[in-house]
Amino acid sequence: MTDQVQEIRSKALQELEALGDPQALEGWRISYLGRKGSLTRLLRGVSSLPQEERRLAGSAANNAKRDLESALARREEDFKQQALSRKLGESIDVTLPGHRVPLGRLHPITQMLREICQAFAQMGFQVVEGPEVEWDYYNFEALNIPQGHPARDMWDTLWIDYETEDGRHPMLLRTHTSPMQIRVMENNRPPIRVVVPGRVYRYEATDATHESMFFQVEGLAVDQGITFADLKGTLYQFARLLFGPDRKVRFRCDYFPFVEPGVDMSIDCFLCRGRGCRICGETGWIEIMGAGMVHPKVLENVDYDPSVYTGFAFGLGPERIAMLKYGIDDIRLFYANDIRFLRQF
Ligand code: FA5
Repeated sequence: MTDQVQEIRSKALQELEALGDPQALEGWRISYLGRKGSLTRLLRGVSSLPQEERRLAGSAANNAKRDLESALARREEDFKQQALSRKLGESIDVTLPGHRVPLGRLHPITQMLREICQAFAQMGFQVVEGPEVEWDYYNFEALNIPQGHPARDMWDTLWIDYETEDGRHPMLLRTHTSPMQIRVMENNRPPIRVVVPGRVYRYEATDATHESMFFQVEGLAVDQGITFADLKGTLYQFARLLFGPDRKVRFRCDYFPFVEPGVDMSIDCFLCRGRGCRICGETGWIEIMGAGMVHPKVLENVDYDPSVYTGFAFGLGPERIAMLKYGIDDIRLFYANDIRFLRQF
């Protein structure tokens, strides 16, 4: 009987290997391992064998059964793998374009800030940053704008809810980057040439050219013998670098308590090219910065001798510059988080 078992076993394994498709596996299982299968029938016959033959034949038949079962499982797995790789092979169309990797990019104002800082870096300015929550002293006092001075009304201020014992509110969200003029001069001696990019905040109604949170880039140069000609030369060069030689630049007298004389600088409106429209408030110009020669009082506040040192300072608005450069007709688009707008940059 043992011989018979071996015979069935090797025939079954041979047949199994030769099967060409998974449907045939069930037929094979039935004919060898099913209720009436040849190996099952042999196993049933074991009990009628004489005692000494029974043990040998029983163990041979059981081993053969186990071998066939595991060979069947292996073959099933083979067919599954084949089917899977066939499916994968069919679904990969190498001519299809790949999946686009969604790449982020820098916000247009971040790009603008970098371009502005780069332009000044070419002229020897260093880039520094400072706090957005600031003391009244740096934002106003040291900049020659004392308590109660009407010039404070030029900056609608957001005050921090922090009160001193004498009932004053000395902390605020900086309304401009100019407090960094003081901080830089307090910590350094001339020659100084810095630009300071950063956020500023104003308690202001918004419109096409005004935001309540926006950026500024402050500039400061202090040394012996710096004149208004240096200021103009530097700012003209900046305008040429950013806008090319064809755009018009306008300087006008303006008042800022921390400079004397003070100016503002405008570029001709990108939309109407100077004729006047809703973007430029019918003036033909869009103001991009305030500037001037550092006021002697400001120099004294940081212990610089104004009879030895002079300097110029400026504060420009990168959103306005980006609007002019790219023809954007509403500043609020920058912070509306509309991806359709942002992905154009
Ligand atoms: C100032 O803030 C002065 N600190 C600038 C300065 C610095 C003058 C150094 C002299 C010396 P002003 O408020 O004009 O000035 O703002 C400067 C620039 O910031 C403006 O020219 C404009 O480009 C931008 N800006 C002002 N207000 C807004 C606003 N609400 N939204 C967007 N940009 C603004």
